[in-house]
Amino acid sequence: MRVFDFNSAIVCTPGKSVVNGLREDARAVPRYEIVLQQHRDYIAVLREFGLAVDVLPPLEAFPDSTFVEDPALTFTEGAILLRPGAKTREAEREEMRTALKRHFAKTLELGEGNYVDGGDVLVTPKEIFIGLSARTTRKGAEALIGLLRELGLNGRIGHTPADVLHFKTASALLDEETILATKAMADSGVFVDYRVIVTPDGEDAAANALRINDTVLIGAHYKRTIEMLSKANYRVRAVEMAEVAKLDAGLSCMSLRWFAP
Ligand code: CIR
Repeated sequence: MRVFDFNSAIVCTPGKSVVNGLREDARAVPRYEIVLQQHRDYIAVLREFGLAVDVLPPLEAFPDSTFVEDPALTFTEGAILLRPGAKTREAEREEMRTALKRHFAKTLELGEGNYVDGGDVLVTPKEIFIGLSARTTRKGAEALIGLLRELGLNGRIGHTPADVLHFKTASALLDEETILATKAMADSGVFVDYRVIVTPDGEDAAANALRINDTVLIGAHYKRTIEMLSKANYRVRAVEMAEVAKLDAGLSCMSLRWFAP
């Protein structure tokens, strides 16, 4: 079993409030209907790849709740309820707890005052990186390493580059030994034990790619990245997500994925 072999996922339908989601560039106002359509298309791709998708209803009180990757981690061994570092997002975990209980016999929880966003967690076959960021604190990362150990998994602290939202905004696993990373992330040296492919100039945001089973999902507007990875013999699937990207989100953010034996 490879760490990117999945047969199950949780997603959450965006509510109308998604247009008020957190974002760096306040001028880039996302249009609800298009976000919704891109979310539907994303679910269709997961299903096409054989995943059973649990689609949670919209949570209007939480504009960013469609980015289900941030309040939890899911593994074959069990789930971990995290604690998102943005004030408006912390309580999303209460909604997620119910969903996790449906799927996992074992759900561990990050305690009060420990902040980690799932977007800062990158799983590789060797280790699980936890990137310190504006959302993920050292105390949170250390507590998470303890919970991962309880599941028999090995966590390691890394650093998210300055001015980057999440560790996985700037990196993704392409295969068992290769990472797709922005130049800043590659230059930080965090991936010295891996083969690193750097995103082309002007396409840093394409680094939030998503490997699912035999295919790498890439945002459809990142043409140069798609061409580069296709030439490197990856099976690539272009997914429309430009509207979702206005909310500083990428392809990993919209699902929790795991392999259920
Ligand atoms: C936020 O700022 O929290 C959302 N607008 C975007 C979250 C993206 N999530 C992710 O990268 N895992």
